[in-house]
Amino acid sequence: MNKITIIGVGGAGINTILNLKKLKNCNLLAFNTDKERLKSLKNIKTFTPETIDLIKKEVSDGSTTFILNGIGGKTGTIYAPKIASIINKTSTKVIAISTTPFNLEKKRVEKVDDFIKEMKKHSNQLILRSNQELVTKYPNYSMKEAFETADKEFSDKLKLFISNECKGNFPN
Ligand SMILES: Nc1nc2c(ncn2[C@@H]2O[C@H](COP(=O)(O)OP(=O)(O)OP(=O)(O)O)[C@@H](O)[C@H]2O)c(=O)[nH]1
Ligand SMILES: [Mg+2]
Repeated sequence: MNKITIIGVGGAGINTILNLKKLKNCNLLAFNTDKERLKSLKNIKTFTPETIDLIKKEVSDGSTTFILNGIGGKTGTIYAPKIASIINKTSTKVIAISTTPFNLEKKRVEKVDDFIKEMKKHSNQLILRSNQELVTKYPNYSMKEAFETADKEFSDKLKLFISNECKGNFPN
């Protein structure tokens, strides 16, 4: 069984894991409440709220699991911690990677503190990626271009960590 499982949860999480399709020996999973979005995914095992409990069969003892999502929407904010709690009951190390919303996404920003509290209960490490920082980092990009560039860059960092056998903490 694969020692690494990577789960994209909701829109942001799934967009990010699409950069990781070529990774060898990794179990790539996608979870969404939006079944249409799951249909278009090739070579990725897909899960919905109805099948959430089956995810634990995907992780093996002594493995590392990455859970990726964007904080603020419904799916990722609710289900990423749920998935973490299901998986954390097995002996896998859970590393959660979540984007924080843009400042102008006020209603979404309000969900951040509760999310962090919940996710920390069920993970070994929580990495936050600021979407707001993209505004200054890529001032001339559309939101789509900024997401794609940042998510690709982040995926490269994740690949490097995995190629080093996930030793130590994920670099912040
Ligand atoms: N880095 C990055 N962030 C994204 C991307 N798409 C969305 N986001 C951020 O993630 C937050 C949540 O969006 P989604 O992931 O689409 O939401 P969801 O979890 O699918 O939730 P619902 O669609 O409401 O069920 C947004 O408010 C954005 O800040 C992406 O492709 N890359
Ligand atoms: Mg969505």
